[in-house]
Amino acid sequence: MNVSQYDVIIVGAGFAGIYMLHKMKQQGLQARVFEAGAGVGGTWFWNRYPGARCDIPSMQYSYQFSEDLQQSWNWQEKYATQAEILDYAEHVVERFGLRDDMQFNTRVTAAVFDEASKRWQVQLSPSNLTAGRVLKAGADLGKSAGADTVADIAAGDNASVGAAAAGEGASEGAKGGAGLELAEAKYIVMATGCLSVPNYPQIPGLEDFKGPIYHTGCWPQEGVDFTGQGVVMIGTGSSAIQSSPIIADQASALTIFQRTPNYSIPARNEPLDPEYVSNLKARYREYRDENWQRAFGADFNDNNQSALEVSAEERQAAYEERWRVGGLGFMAAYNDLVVDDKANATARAFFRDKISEQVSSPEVAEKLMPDFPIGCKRLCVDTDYYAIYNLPHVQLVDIKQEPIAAVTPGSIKTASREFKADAIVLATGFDAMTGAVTKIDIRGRGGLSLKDKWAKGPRAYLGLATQGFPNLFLVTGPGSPSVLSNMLPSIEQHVEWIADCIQYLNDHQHQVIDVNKTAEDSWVAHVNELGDATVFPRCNSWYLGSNIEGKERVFMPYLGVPPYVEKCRQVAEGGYEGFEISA
Ligand code: FAD
Ligand code: N01
Repeated sequence: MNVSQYDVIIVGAGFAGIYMLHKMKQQGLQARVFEAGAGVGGTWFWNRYPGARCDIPSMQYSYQFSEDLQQSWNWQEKYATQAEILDYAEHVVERFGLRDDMQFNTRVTAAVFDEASKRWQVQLSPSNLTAGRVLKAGADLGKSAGADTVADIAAGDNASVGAAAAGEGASEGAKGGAGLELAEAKYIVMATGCLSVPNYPQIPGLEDFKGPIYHTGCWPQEGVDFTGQGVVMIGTGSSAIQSSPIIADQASALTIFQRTPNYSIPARNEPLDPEYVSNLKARYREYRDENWQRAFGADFNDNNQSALEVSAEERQAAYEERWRVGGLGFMAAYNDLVVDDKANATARAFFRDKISEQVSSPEVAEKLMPDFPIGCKRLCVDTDYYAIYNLPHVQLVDIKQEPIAAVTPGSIKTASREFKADAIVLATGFDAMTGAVTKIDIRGRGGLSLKDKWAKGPRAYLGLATQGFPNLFLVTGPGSPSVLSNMLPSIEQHVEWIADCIQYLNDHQHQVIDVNKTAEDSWVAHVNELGDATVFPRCNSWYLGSNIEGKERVFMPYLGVPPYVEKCRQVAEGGYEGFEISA
């Protein structure tokens, strides 16, 4: 079988894969992107559900590596729609001539480090997903031959992929087979995304449902019209909170099954004021530089005061002002909201009042009030979410009080009630931060499996690399600020660090870079120590992996952009401290 040879293989064509390819081409390297989907954009290719938008202002949630690009692109709204962000990703790919080095509908199923040649051997499989798609009952949901789990189907794996990844190829390394391709490279970069593997709940009878089942993270490209339909939605995270008001507008009945309520703040989205845009563009580079000094790498008008050092009146006024402005900036009202429970409690009380104000039924409002610290799960950002519960055709079912008993061909049943459904929307989130990487059968030194290594929680140095897997890089991996930051700049910072590292290795004719175990252990301990001192471990969330059954409960992101960026800089300037480099 013909084995294609590259300097660098990049897995994923989201914002990380796109920029990684650009950097590699700039260095004159032969690089190839393999992407399971039919197009670029990653998150913004898959999450086409109604209402999908970013929650970091677009003027900041965009690339900054090219001054021409950031000056010439004009965002329409404060928070761009999914469609506009996808257009932007397409534009970047065209503008920098990247498409010819990308291969779509191709899933990386296995990657093995060959210690003799010091190269990664990569197994590729055709992915039958051409766009987000509707899961049909039966055939798709768990009954398809060769598919291990619903999640495999949902991720677009066809029977041959399931077999290849789970079967003999796993222990014997990447090898060919029907429909499979092989490729080799010196380096492999996992640009596979933190939120790219949909979580499909195991609910008895789901596979027997006769109507369409949609997952927000794998939405049909052509869109869905729910007009006149009875819709059941499962989940009340950001995706549900963004999509449910629009679905409520169309559907004849919308029933939302909530396991845990979330905190949500109005987005206050608006068209961008041209004067604001031109003022910001006049000092765009300086503005971006300033953001590197901010805790989350984004301008949330951070206030460096404790919530406890001001009077109750002053605090209330500050919260009201943040509520009026809307968006994630609420969490930057004080510097201790995620680290001090007493400070956090003041914000919690404020949100309880706000939920009560918006929902007319006190009983429903009570069900919508979280009992955990605000920020512990990612704060949601909405447009008219709570108001839907005042509509006669929308109802909330608290499944902690009234668990789902079963799905029937035309309904969802609890012990005491039956809810008719023409369609089901799963807004049930993702196997976050590690899911996409551990779905690939990655084998490092001595056949070590990455999935096994991470079984008790991911271990990575700076979220960039993991010991025992030489010449493999992670973009925004566990142990980096990633999802606790403005992700586009964080992606750029990682890609640039990786590109510089590759340049350094090539310039010095080094063949292999691996992480030093002591450095990795102490970084993981540091990440945990920081996480333990916050409110994050105080609830179940995808930050901890606790949304996925059987996944180890470990806080995965690193808190604090400025110290992290400084550490990465020091590591590189010190000749890649904490890494072992060999000929
Ligand atoms: P992705 O965009 O997830 O791309 C990864 C790609 O890798 C995917 O296309 C996937 O198909 C592909 N892939 C994975 N495994 C394989 C494989 N084995 N073989 C081949 N291909 C593979 N972040 C923010 O900072 N601000 C926001 O406002 C924001 N909004 C979000 C809204 C939604 C609905 C979601 C889900 C996430 C949001 N995020 C936001 C996080 C978002 O994921 C990142 O901002 C960013 O888009 C991630 O880019 P990426 O390239 O790292 O990963
Ligand atoms: O996923 P989630 P998401 N039975 O995991 C519930 C980004 N994003 O797609 O909390 C019943 O937050 C689950 O309940 P519980 C953003 O970073 C951004 O909404 O686990 N319910 C929860 O209510 C975000 O944080 C935007 O108890 C089940 C919901 O499903 C991240 O992506 C928009 C269940 C999942 O919520 C993920 O958001 C969208 C089960 N078996 C996404 N399993 C913006 O606004 C899960 N749930 C920019």
